[in-house]
Amino acid sequence: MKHIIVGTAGHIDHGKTALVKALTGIDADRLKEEKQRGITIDIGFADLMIGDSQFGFVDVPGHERFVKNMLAGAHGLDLVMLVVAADESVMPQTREHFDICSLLHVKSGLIALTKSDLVDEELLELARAEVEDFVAGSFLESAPIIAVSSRTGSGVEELKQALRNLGSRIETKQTDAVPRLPIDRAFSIRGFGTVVTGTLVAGELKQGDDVEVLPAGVKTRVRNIQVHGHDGDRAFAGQRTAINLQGVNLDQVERGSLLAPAGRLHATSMVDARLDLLPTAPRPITQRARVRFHHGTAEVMARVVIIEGSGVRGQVSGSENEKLKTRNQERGSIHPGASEIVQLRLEQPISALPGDRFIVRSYSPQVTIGGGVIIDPLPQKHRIKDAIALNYIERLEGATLAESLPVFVAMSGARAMSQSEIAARTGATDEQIERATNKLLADGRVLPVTKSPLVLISRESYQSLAKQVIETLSEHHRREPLSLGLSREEVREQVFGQVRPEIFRAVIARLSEEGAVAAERESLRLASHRPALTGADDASKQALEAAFKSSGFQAGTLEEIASAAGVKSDLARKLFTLLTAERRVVRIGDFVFHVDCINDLKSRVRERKQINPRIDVAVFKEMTGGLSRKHAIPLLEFLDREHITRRVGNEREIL
Ligand SMILES: Nc1nc2c(ncn2[C@@H]2O[C@H](COP(=O)(O)OP(=O)(O)OP(=O)(O)O)[C@@H](O)[C@H]2O)c(=O)[nH]1
Ligand SMILES: [Mg+2]
Repeated sequence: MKHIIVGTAGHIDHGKTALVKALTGIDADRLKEEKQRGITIDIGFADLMIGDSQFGFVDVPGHERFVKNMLAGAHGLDLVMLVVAADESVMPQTREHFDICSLLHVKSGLIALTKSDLVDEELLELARAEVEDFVAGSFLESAPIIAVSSRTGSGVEELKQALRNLGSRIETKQTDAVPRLPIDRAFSIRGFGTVVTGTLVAGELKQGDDVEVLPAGVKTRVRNIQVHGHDGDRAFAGQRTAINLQGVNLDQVERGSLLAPAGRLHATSMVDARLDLLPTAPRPITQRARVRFHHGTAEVMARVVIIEGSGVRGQVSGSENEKLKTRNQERGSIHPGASEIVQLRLEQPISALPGDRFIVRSYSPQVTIGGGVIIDPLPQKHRIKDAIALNYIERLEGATLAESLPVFVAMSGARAMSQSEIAARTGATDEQIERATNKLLADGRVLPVTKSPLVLISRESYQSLAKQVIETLSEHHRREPLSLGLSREEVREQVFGQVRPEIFRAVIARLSEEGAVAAERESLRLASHRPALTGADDASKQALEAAFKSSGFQAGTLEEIASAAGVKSDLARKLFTLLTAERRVVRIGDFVFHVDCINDLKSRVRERKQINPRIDVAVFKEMTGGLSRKHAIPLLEFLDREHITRRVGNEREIL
């Protein structure tokens, strides 16, 4: 079954509500005040099966003062039914509603010439001609124009047929999309609690789903679903949906909120977008102009920051400079009929996705002046003259996920991008992300920082980080040729200060895999690095080693041995690091032993096992030529650690 949403549009009193009633039998005016005044104030709903397609009607008010309500119903339309009264023809809100539908990219629709019973044939044809003229060159150019009378019923069947034809050409909506329900009403039903309604614009919602009210971030669950007024267990894109939310207070939701899967989408206070100004807009939009921004069912105030890519860069001389300046001044505003890349700074947060359409109205007087499409719902703050940002945004415009993903990853730079960030910024499902990611990984444009959870970094950012690591290590080796390497922590701080730790680990792992960097437990060095010793240093190193060797078990501290060998303590420390790394000496507690001495000890202890598998401290002291307790105990503990002995009470078992 197809689900199709039809919106009415047109001037006040032209017969929209009467026509919906003639078609469906349902009076969409539900408010008392509407019935009293005979006008529609807020959006109303009706539905009708035509063939095997389910048509949901959104009836909007025509009154100039209620265009903001009309806008809450104008998103998510498959078809528009533009209502023009034959006796009045095209009027101001015919134009405004029509502009809104064009700006929202409603794909198709029809024109109903209503009140045909009130005019003669000649006037009807005149109205038809005027309407044809009016829609020429627009998305309704070849749309059916059908004369109807809600009073006599003439033309209503023909209209149904036309709707059926148009409906058959509408693509079935994909359900493998992240569901979004822009909320147009929220109310409370005794015994049930809070109910929200809206047109489900994407995906599928079912009973029990964990959902979130955005931008407030209220996490809740779908308790019950009604579709077109009937209980059901799920709702599909293109259906008028009412949802009973579990444990949510009425003051936590309102028109303008969005219902989406919990944790999937983010609230945002800035969006990058393309903004088109209507040719009929009364004046240009200037830099930082304050406008009314309508998106989904939300209306928020926004500042328009026009992003200029051709800023004056560097030294430009004389007339060249003047020319650039004038051009920039011109670029600093959007003229009627023109279109620019903008960043909209919102005064209250919303939740949006790339490809979402929106409408912009002037602050005062409240008239529709333009609209456009969201390109990046979660951008960084851009400066007015930002050629780099502009370049990114232009690459994102109209891009498929496979095209936009590498751009988003590149924009995130060294911060890299996680699966959940990708999901919130693109609105893609996990499967879609996986497919796009696999392709990108295969051609090497992005690299995985981690695969599960997925974190992606661009090749350029990886290379730049890798280069900085290499440079940092080279610099360290140059400054301290005797040092074996730089501590991991220092490298992390110097190069990866601002980014998440897994990126540091991934870059180092990759560099060591590639053989560029040798990663020790505590330190990092270039794989090619060999500590460089001058002749004199080498002699000192040998003297130091000899001193360690001759002290045998009567080991001293590094300072003592260094002074015995006549090596300055600064140099001794560096040489000691080298000797340790080369495993010529071993530090045990405060003392340093030569490796020969330790090896000798190990074999003597092992041999001893044949005589007696147990030794105590006294025997051990004897074996080592009368070692003092301060040497013996650390050595025994060392042997325990090396699994040569094991402590059993006051004795050691030789293993
Ligand atoms: N004679 C005649 N009167 C009609 C017809 N359709 C609507 N009307 C009358 O026109 C008036 C306005 O009709 P509505 O359907 O409320 O007009 P609307 O476009 O919904 O008005 P708003 O919602 O306020 O913008 C009512 O008094 C209707 O009875 C028609 O086909 N013929
Ligand atoms: Mg009405």
